[in-house]
Amino acid sequence: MLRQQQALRNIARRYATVSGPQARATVPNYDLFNQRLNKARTTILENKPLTLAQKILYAHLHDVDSMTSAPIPGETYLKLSPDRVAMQDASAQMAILQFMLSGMKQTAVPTSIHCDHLVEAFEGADKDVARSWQTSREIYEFLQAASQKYGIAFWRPGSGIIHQLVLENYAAPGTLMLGTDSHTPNAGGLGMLAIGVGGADAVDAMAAIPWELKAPRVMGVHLRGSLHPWGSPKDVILALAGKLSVRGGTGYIVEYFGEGVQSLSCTGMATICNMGAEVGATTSVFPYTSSMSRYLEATKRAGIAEAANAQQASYLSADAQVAADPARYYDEVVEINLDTLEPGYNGPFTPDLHTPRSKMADAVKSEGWNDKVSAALIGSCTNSSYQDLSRAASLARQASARGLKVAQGTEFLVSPGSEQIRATMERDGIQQAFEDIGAKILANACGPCIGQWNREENPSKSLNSIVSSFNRNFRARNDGNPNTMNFLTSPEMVLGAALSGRLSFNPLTDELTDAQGKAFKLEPPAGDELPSKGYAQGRDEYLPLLDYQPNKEIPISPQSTRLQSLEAFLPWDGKEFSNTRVLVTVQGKCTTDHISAAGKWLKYKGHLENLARNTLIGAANAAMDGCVNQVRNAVAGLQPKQGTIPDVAMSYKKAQVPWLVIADYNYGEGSAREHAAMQPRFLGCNMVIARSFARIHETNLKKQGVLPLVFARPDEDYFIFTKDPHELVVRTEGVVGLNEKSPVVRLHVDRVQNDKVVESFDIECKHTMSADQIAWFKAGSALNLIASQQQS
Ligand code: MIC
Ligand code: SF4
Repeated sequence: MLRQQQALRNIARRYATVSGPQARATVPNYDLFNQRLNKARTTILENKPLTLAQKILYAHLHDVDSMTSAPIPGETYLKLSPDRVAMQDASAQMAILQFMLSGMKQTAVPTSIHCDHLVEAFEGADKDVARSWQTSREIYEFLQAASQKYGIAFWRPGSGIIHQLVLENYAAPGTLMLGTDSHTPNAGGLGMLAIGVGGADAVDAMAAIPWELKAPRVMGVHLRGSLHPWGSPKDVILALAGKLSVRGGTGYIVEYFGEGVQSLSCTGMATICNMGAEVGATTSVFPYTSSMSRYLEATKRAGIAEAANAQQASYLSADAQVAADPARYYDEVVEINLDTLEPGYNGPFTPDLHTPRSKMADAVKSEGWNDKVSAALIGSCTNSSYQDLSRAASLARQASARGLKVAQGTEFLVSPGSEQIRATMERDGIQQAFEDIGAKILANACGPCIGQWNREENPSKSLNSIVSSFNRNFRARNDGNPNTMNFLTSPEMVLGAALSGRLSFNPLTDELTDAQGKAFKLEPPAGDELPSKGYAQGRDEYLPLLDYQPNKEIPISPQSTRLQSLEAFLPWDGKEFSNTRVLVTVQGKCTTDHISAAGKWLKYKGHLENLARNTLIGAANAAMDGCVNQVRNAVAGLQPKQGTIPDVAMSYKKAQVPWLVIADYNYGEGSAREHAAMQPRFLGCNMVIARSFARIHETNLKKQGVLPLVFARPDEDYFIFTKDPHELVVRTEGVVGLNEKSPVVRLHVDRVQNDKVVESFDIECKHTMSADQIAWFKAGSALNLIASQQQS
């Protein structure tokens, strides 16, 4: 404990200069990074060649002196000191509520909050932002006051989407950032190691506590050739997701290399890194390039460009030996040839179901997808760069010149990523080009990407297809309709779909019919990497609020339905878990959207009790033929005997019956929302036992004091729990004495029918808890531990 407190003081000293929010990142301290890296190289890394990802990680080791050997990927926990934190409004609420309990006076590292998730897309940009102030004023005022109190930069609703604003203002090559959103890796397009985490992890960084990450493996993606005229950076990640699947990147940092990298714009690389979240990767990163330097200058950060240029061949690239023999130094190598890479369509319902453009027409027929495109959407945090929008606009202009608009029955929506992008798009006629073909320009916010889409035309919950340049397409995510099939593609392909109104339309080969009834083919898109006149700043009201007021009160009304002060979870009682019921055995895909839905529930993100009413409502019950949100309850005297998952969980909570979840592969895939861990914990869940976990969610469970276990024999033992799991009663062996060196925890399971044990069996499980994580578990949550350390 003493050692930890000393460490805390050390970090606090290192960041003692942070005294208020910043508008933009300052020039990174490359001397310090190189010093730390060199020390690591000589003391623990035996001077072996390093990948770029390893360099950035090792340059951020919190205390290299305490390490005695090289970290083992997939095994050793690294303790890191991040340089920055970014949070969005949906996840920042819980992060701030936790930070308030930490007892800190201000954040230890520069931090920003971005209001982007709570704006509902309906009538167009300005009206939608104004309405969001009516519907979410309480949340905005809470976040603004907290920003003022703790010295955080506050970006108001309408200013833009977190990842675009971070790229424009805060990303800096070779630095390390945590963001409370799974698409934080977007900043890898600017050579930053940017990692998506739950709010409690962000609290670590904000409270100057070393942040733990299991040393990742590094996957090298070799980009050959260069993009052809119809090719786009999005196609790289769509193809990679197709190859790797939604869990193929788990435990890896994806690092791109090869000559193909040089043909990509900085914003294009950001798109690729952004959607790396969809393969489960810890993050993705590109080596420093001249396009990054150009982007830094265009976004008024010439000082960072100059300092980074000097590091290009050293700190900001993999070592030369790695480039010369990638197969030897990367844990895995994948190749993608940009010359022949086809535009891709990924979906429906999962971001890894990849169909190359030329196979799409056949797939529409064979899969029975609805060919009619009911809505085409571009923008979002994934694809709103000047390059994306100007290329898409070039296609829109070709259509307008022939009197053509978007197809009848197809809605065309544009979500700009930031006010700067929107203003530049307006100034340069891009907005007009979109409006000329019938586009509606939405607010600079997440909107339809996260279910904030009041879709008047929603074809009455019927089966319909949409195409978008977004990154994620889980069922019901966009408009709440489980029958809406979202195909993810590049902005250029979205335009093709908008103009033709068909999924099967291939703009590379097929013809459109103009207003005079004449057939014509679209010329390949053409656009600019950066605006030749520079970026327009946009409206002043969307500049960040940088107003440090340490004595500010943070308003939380006890009557509020949307904000609730957190009560600390109870510490572990020191005993084995017993009498634990299996609430549900989840079948198949269970993303954080299934565990803690967004859309209309977004308004309760700061109120754990109210939000908990949506717990696992998207989960399919393996014991009831995959029936969604229904479980049985066998505890004597409890009601309902069969009901929704949250209702039955609530009945267990009231009766103080602990429960657990059995889950399939990649449980908790998708977003970083820690609510998906806090809600079960709040309702009395003590363990989640899965065939495997997604990284962020597994950590979120640990942070909140829930024990995540994996089956030692995932292919056999999971199925034992698919038969009437409500009858099973579990006790553990191995929770007492939980130890980072011995991973085994055993379950003794009884099947109880009419109060009689009719069958018993033992199951072996494994945990992946480090010593620190075990301390969180014992304290009841990571936050309880921080709070006790602040007091002592
Ligand atoms: C998403 O894209 O799913 C979200 C909404 O941005 C989430 C964040 C959240 O759930 O708060 C994410 O990606 O982490
Ligand atoms: Fe917002 Fe969608 Fe990006 Fe998530 S993926 S940050 S919801 S735009």
